Amino acid sequence: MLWTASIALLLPSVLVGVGAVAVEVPRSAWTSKIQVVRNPAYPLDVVDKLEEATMPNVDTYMQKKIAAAKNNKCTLENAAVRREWSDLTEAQRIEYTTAVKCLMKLPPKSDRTRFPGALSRFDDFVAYHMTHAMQLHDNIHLFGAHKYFVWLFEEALRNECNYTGYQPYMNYDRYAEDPINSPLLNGNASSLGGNGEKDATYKGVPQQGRKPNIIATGGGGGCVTSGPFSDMVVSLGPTSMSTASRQVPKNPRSDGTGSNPRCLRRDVNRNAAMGATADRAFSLLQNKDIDTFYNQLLGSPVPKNDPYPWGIHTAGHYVAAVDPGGDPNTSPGDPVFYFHHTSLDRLWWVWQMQDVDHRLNAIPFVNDTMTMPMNKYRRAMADTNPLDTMVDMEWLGPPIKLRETHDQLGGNDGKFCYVYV
Ligand SMILES: *[C@@H]1O[C@H](CO)[C@@H](O)[C@H](O)[C@H]1NC(C)=O
Ligand SMILES: *[C@@H]1O[C@H](CO)[C@@H](O)[C@H](O)[C@H]1NC(C)=O
Ligand SMILES: *[C@@H]1O[C@H](CO)[C@@H](O)[C@H](O)[C@H]1NC(C)=O
Ligand SMILES: [Cu+2]
Repeated sequence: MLWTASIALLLPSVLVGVGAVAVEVPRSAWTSKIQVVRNPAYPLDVVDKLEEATMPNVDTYMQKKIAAAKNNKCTLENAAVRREWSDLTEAQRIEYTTAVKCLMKLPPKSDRTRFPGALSRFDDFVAYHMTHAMQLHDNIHLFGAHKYFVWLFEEALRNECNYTGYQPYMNYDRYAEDPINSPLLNGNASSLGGNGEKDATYKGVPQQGRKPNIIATGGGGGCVTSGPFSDMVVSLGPTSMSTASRQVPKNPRSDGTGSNPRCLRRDVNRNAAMGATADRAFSLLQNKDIDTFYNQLLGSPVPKNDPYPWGIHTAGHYVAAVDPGGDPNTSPGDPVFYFHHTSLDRLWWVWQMQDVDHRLNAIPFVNDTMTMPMNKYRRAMADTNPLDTMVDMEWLGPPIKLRETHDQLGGNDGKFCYVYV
């Protein structure tokens, strides 16, 4: 069943079971263009409300682009809609995990000599991420290159595995209080799989310089035994960046690219997820400039008097991560990665769209001499506009300019054309 906006909003609060007063949101130009689907079990949080309030800006932005013939055929009416996991029907959730499992069975396109551990098309994305981690996470690329990376993954699901939906995101706030019993991670057939078995040697994720200085374990850490990915074979990694326990076998190659078949390990972790609640995301979105937005996302300056002072980027990564999710190099090896980075993409978009003229092409620390990896890009940038930096996805897809990755409604020759609801 679909939960449409009107059904959700007009249901008596008794039926919804959350004590909310039913409010009818007036129809506006944008809601007639995009199908809004809401699960009534989750009333809109402050970020959802801000996103809705920002949609008229998006509509205006698109109308201007259409008038100037700069929309590359993208309109709100034909834009793909990326939805929150719980806003999908159970059949749609299962269609998604089935497509991911299909990608895990298709042969890799990456170089088998360079990546003997890449066993599938799914692993192609892990192989790229693990060998480009420095670049993918520098200030220039963090937002745009991950947008392209996730989009290519979504394309692979659709084009190679006949998936008919789009990449879902996780609204951390819906699950933060009780992730183990959530539709995302409770381990049933329509979830992304469950917690790992208890691993007494897994203590959590150290957080140097923060108080508390560790994301303490949620009680898992071992192999995932329930849900669609309980039989998944993880092969690439771990690398030296892994935060997993000693239980994880070493990779035969020192850089982690060798074949190392093992189980998916997770620690479904409330302590991590609580660092990404809606109030924290809302606070992030109040930043007026991209530098402070970027810093706060990464947990800097360190929040004071906050029991979960990780920053949303770190918090989201450790909602379930151990191996490979807890290894910054191979983290896309846990399907949850895509839900997290899609959420970050959503937050970036909501932030951009509040002031499109000033924010669309904003790059964090654009003139900063500390841009990593230092030499190659700093030299290249000395005489080029950083927006002309090429984002080269190698075996995943054609190189495109960074500027194209900043506009999800018409960028990349209109191949990027999607909204979040
Ligand atoms: C996708 O659909 C096409 C056309 O029906 C079919 O030939 C192909 O085998 C399907 N691919 C997968 C991976 O199921
Ligand atoms: C899976 O768990 C979710 C959340 O509790 C629930 O809504 C759903 O009905 C369950 N589905 C199955 C197939 O058990
Ligand atoms: C970065 O440097 C360029 C070239 O010196 C300058 O035009 C631009 O205004 C600077 N941008 C910011 C945000 O300081
Ligand atoms: Cu990444």
